[in-house]
Amino acid sequence: MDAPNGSQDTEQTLDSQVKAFFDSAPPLQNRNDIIQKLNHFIQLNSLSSENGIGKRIVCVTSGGTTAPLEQRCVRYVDNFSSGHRGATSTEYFLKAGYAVIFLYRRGSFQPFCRSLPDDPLLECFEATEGLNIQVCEAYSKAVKTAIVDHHAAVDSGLLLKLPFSTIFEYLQMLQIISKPMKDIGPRAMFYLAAAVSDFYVPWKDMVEHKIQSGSHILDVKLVPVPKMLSVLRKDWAPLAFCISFKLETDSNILLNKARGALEKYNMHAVVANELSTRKEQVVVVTIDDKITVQRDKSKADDDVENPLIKLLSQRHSAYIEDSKRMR
Ligand code: PAZ
Repeated sequence: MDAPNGSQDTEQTLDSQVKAFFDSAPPLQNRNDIIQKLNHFIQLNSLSSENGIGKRIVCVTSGGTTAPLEQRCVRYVDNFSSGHRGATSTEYFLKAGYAVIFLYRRGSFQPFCRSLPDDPLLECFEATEGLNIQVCEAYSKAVKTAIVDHHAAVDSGLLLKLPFSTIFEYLQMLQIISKPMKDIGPRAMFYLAAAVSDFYVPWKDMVEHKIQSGSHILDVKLVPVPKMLSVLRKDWAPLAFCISFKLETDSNILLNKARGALEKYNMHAVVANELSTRKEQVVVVTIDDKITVQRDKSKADDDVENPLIKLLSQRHSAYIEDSKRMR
């Protein structure tokens, strides 16, 4: 009998790691509700279209996942992401004609709310006589635009918002979203801007109660989170157009790391960004090129996501056309 080759071994290891992750994860409490909302959303956006083949649908992930250290969680390891990238990109995807599933970290930035202050309820509104509340003059335009645009997107069935906090919730939800996205083939896009935990404590190894502060050393074993990007590309939604992100603080290693991720996970593009300049510039790394995308600095309110989503939307259209030719 031939010895199993290295890649089969690796695949088996990944499969068993993925199985172990999902088997031990605490089940989502609102799983059925999420599935119902998703199916309805995808059905709705598959019917309505000018060309009769349905809209393009993108799943935008946004914000950082937490890795809890206790089952009754008091402490957790967090991942940096304000959710600005995901929220802003969602607005531009909607403008580009996409329907958007916004999978976001609870409490992170929301689409249409970027121009509001940190505490909108307390800063944008003022109490008048009796029970009346009114919008402060300075914020009236921003508040009205946010409310009108948000309601328009949600009420017309173009924006579905699904919140997560932990790595367990995030990956279970991504898997659930992939199922109906798989059915729409190349029209589906994943735009994975969330900062996802690289390490976690498996649920079964986690202490139940709050870790006590008596000892001098906190001894917690975190294990690698299985590489779900590979599974997404290979099994969950193989025809979807997949964009992942690579964040680094050292610009000297950024592009090589992005290229590595592109090849390792078989992404269609990896958006490379450096922490300090991420709102000004990103580099879109594909198998053929590296394209630097910058915010238009001559316009005070332009965002790097504006040209970025234009570029990705064009690439996605070309991908859909290529897929038709290959059928
Ligand atoms: O959410 P935000 O706007 O503050 O930051 C966006 C980002 C840097 C988290 C995102 O662009 C990104 O790179 N996400 C992937 C991070 C990673 O390498 O895991």
